[in-house]
Amino acid sequence: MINLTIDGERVEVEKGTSILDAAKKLNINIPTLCHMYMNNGEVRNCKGTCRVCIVEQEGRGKLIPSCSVEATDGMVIKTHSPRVIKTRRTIVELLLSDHPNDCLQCERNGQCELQKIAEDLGIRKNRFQGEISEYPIDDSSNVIVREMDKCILCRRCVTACNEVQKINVLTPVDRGFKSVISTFFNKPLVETNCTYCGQCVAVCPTGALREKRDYDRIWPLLDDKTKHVVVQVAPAVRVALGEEFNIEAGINITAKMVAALKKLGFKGVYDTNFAADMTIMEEATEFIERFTKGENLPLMTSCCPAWVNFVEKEYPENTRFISSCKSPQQIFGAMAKTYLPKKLGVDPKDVVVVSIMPCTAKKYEANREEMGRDGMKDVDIVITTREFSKMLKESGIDLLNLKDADFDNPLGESTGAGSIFGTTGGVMEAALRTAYEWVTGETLENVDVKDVRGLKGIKETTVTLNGKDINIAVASSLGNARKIMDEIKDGKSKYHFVEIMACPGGCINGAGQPYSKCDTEIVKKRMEGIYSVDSHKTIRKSHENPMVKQAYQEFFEKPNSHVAHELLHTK
Ligand code: HC0
Ligand code: SF4
Repeated sequence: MINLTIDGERVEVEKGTSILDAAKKLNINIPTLCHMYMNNGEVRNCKGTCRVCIVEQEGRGKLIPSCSVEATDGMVIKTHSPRVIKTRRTIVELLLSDHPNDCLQCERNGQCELQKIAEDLGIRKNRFQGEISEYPIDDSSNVIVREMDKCILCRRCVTACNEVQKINVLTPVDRGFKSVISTFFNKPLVETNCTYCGQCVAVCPTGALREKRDYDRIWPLLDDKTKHVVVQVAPAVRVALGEEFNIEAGINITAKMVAALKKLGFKGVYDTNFAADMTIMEEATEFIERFTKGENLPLMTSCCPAWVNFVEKEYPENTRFISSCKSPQQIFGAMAKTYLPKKLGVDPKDVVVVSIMPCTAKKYEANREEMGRDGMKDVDIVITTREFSKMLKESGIDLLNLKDADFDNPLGESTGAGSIFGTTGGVMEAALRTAYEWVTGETLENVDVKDVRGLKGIKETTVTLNGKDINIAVASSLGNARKIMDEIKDGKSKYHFVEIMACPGGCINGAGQPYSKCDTEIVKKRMEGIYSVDSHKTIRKSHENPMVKQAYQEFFEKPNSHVAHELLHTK
């Protein structure tokens, strides 16, 4: 163990600990713009590029970056000596000298880490004025916007893309003043292998990387008397939205959120969790069929659009393993443009479907050409949890003091199984609850499948159904997905059923959620929130959802029927 002194306090840390992490043990927060842990603490962005975390070591003449220098025995560190403060301020002033400083118009206004540090350091004027970098904005993807004028070269996005997701789209190019984070050959994002997972956006400290803003398009539609605007809310939104309103991560604010959506003027406020239950009806049926025939195994889940995009771009020969079920977002959209108008007696052409998702890639999924019919899209507008919170703030609605409200029906009732889709392992657990009962004909008394829970990157288990072993894997992050895909490619895979989510931890850590720098503690709290929604439900198996049963009776006949295939499946 190593003993050192920081700001007059002694602390003992393990060998290899950085000064910055040693200070954290004493609750001393050294500011930084580049340092960050991702992927459940397994990956560290420690490039020492921003230099904001400099500290002074007694007995040594120079200032040292606390993120990349290891603590050593007997070290005496000062984190806020006059010299440290003066130099740190100069470093931030230099960053601002090549920054647009259009904070009032910036999407990150009020949530920008550079703005926060400048404020904390009391910077009030632009001391260094000179040449400013100018790069064209890349909004080619309609999902993620890159505005490199605002980049501070922290390289967090590069770490997210290359070390966590292992997609290798982003890279630093050029030297000195011309240095910039670019794509290979400086191609627009739409021409790269980008999956739109958005993990680069989730960790960007400034407004350099952000989701495309779509919520402005909703206001006029809500005011249009000829439109029937409905909304669905994804499972993971409800346990994170509160963070935008100073509520602890993981607290489920569904009832307030629904009340707010009704106040905003949506004609129907529905639940993606209902559509998740529908997904299980289709996907469990598909699994049982494939497993019985021994065809196209492993069955791989299809609900995460960044994952689907990844397979299409990097393993096109293996797309046959992916379930043909649409994701819950798209199943909801298809039902809201067919089943719902029939029930309500409205013209499907007047129905506008809005989704609130924790995800950036859902914007891409809704725009895929096969996702709709008769010139109509299943889902018209997708906004992130963050965009939704901006709508609420714009409207002035006092979210937390609203009277609780319930989702509307017929697309609002959901089970515990539908709610756990929002976390890694949830789709698998939900599918197993149903598959077990359908295959064995027995009632599953304990519905918890603990082996597929938690933040581990790849989780494995074996479930025995009617004497047959089903080998299961659950992975989150595209880096882990690649390991599973490579095993399949090499003919070494033992799995029959695989769930993949592109974001580490699943949708709870989606790139559209309130900014958290992928902090593991926040992700864990959101996960606990999701499992608590499940355990508080009286019905916890998708096939027992009365509204799902009704939808099949009235419209879809049975899982994998002709009409179900037409509307709820894709290729
Ligand atoms: Fe998810 Fe989904 S669980 S992908 O993470 O399957 O975005 O929350 O809405 O569609 O249900 C995201 C979350 C969804 C979908 C569901 C799935
Ligand atoms: Fe890489 Fe994902 Fe960002 Fe695309 S969205 S650049 S794949 S991290």
